[in-house]
Amino acid sequence: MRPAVIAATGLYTPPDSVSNAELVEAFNTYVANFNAAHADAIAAGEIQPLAPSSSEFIEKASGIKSRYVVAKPGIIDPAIMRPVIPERPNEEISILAEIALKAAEEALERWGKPREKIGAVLCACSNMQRAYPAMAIEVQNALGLGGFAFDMNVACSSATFGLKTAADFVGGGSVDAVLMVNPEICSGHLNFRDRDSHFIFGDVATAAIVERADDADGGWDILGTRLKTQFSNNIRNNSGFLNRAAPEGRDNVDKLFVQQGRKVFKEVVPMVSDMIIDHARELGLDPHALKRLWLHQANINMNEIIGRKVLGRDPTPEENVIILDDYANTSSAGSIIAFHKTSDDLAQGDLGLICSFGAGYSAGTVFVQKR
Ligand code: CO8
Repeated sequence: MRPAVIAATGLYTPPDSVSNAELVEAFNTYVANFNAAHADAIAAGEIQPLAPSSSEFIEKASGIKSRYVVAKPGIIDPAIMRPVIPERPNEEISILAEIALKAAEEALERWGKPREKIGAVLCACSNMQRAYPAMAIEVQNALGLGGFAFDMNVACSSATFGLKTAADFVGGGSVDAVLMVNPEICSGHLNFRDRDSHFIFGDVATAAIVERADDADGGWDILGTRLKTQFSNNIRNNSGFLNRAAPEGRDNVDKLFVQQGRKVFKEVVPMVSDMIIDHARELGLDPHALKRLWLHQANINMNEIIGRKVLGRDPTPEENVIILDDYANTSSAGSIIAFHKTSDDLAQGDLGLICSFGAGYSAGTVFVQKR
């Protein structure tokens, strides 16, 4: 296999941010209205009153303080509580491809080479615009690229699965350079009326260019990649093309994101910690010597436990990068945002880890070394 390099990354952050306080205010207004409208049924014990949310709980349980979104007004309107995103004509680029393109443009600019060198575009993310045509092909078309492009979905682990796919294409000689994009409009699949999860996600897009090491001027050598999946029902989204065929109709809440957050926490933390340590040892690397962890950004407490297990001590904030306070969980993009924002300052030879985990369950580890 030819060695491959992460040569450049890009990030698109939507301009609007929603604080916990704004989200909780909308949620609690919805709750008060619901309870008032159902006061008789609640008094008769026929239905349970809804409980309010709280900013303190959200920050303590998850570490999240705010999130960026592509369509703020509807999300914080208690009468709507979802992003309002008008459909576009088929001739126009889709919103997900559009934000992917913005991240891709930054990655291409930082790369500094002719874009025609890109032989493949992968769109690796959780939140798909549609079944087909692929968002990746829209991005390929908008950039005027040849070669081939396709979408792939491994939920929150899509980006590490995408990096491995890109490294394998480059390594096997299929192409010399791959553009991976990770557009995530998670707010579209989030039930903003669900107290347990209304605060979890945000919107963003990231991009990364993987090229053959012989062509690369700088960047990060990919030392090894490992993927893992293990079936779990604890994170689900049952939205799909057969919803319209079901006699129950298509507006059930399980067609949005649902999870058993406690179970996910308990099961995924040991799975991922062991995977990182085993993979490092197999590569002949000392996990304690890692200079930086760019972990999936779902929950600060998960990342602190994983960081402690991997490094064998309490990591410093510089070593275990947290961006979820600002961005919330952005699914596949989280570890790439962290990498994009905090990789330039490391020195030649420094070791780091990009790691994802999420629905499926799925997990991916990508060990990198600064060139
Ligand atoms: N405000 C106030 N109190 C609350 C709230 C709230 N909003 N929500 C729950 N509570 C209360 C509960 O009622 C409970 O009260 P009691 O103890 O009296 O029963 C108490 O707080 C504790 O509740 P939990 O046990 O649920 O709280 P946790 O401490 O477990 O924290 C978390 C909840 C933050 C969800 C946490 O469990 C967690 O982060 N788990 C891991 C989640 C995770 O990593 N999931 C991965 C999902 S990402 C993925 O792969 C899917 C990708 C697809 C993206 C699609 C886009 C939408």
